[in-house]
Amino acid sequence: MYNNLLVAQKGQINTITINRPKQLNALNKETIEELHKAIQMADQDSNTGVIILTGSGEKSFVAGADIKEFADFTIAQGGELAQKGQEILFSFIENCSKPVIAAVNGFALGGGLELAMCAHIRVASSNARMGLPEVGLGVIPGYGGTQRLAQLVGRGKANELVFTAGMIKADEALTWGLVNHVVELGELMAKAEEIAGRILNNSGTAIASAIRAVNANYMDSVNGYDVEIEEFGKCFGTADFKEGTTAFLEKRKPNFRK
Ligand code: CO8
Repeated sequence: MYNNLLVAQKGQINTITINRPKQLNALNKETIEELHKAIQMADQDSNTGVIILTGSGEKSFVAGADIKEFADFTIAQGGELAQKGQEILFSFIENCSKPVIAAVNGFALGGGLELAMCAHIRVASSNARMGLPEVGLGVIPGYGGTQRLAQLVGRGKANELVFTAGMIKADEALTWGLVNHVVELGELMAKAEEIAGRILNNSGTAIASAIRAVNANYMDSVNGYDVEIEEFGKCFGTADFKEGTTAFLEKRKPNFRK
């Protein structure tokens, strides 16, 4: 079905593995389009509650956008590449109604770190290396990296990482707050699945509302508090709210996902 992805379903966890190990899983146009399709399908699938994104092999999550593909682009083509990529993949993931966990299993550079940063949660293996090397290539991060890195780690640290085109190790990324957890490579998927499992105990409709409310804080001309009020109110009309509150009153565990 896909040339560059492996997709596996385990219970309600949909794992998408970017599978171009010879190119260190660099994101070419086709991979970006396939990722869009795979995430859209998982988002629409009522059997999926959490999506995990990872890279194949033991070396790289994603080593960036495929440099060979855009090396001779014009100004217009460069702008279009960034615009389309942000729309169909990076912002698309951020606004996905199901939580997306990035399991960062090695290099996450340029577009690769940008991909990890648009996920809702990041877990890294201890061998992971993260950075935005774009200015060393004469470009800047174009898949939301200048915005999301500053949101996640603060402007000063983001500036340093972008301007130096440097790379940080997993433990430093943990200290910065760029990733939530660091584990050994062999434990990475288990850690991501453990977090997914804890998410899956909860209401999917409420989590979708929470994603919209949290994201609203980062949107221009949108008042996040107003979005929170609206989303909060909408929860009262859901079956999950009835089940959650009834289960509490009946002193039993809620059963949200039937
Ligand atoms: N694009 C294309 N091919 C790549 C990429 C990449 N980003 N990264 C690695 N590869 C390929 C290499 O060319 C090599 O292929 P081949 O064997 O055919 O020569 C293969 O993967 C293995 O790579 P290396 O031999 O270089 O492996 P090393 O272990 O020596 O080094 C590194 C690993 C350090 C990760 C090194 O490969 C590297 O520096 N890669 C490039 C990292 C980089 O600069 N990434 C940022 C790219 S720019 C970007 O992401 C822009 C995003 C915003 C775009 C917005 C729209 C324009």
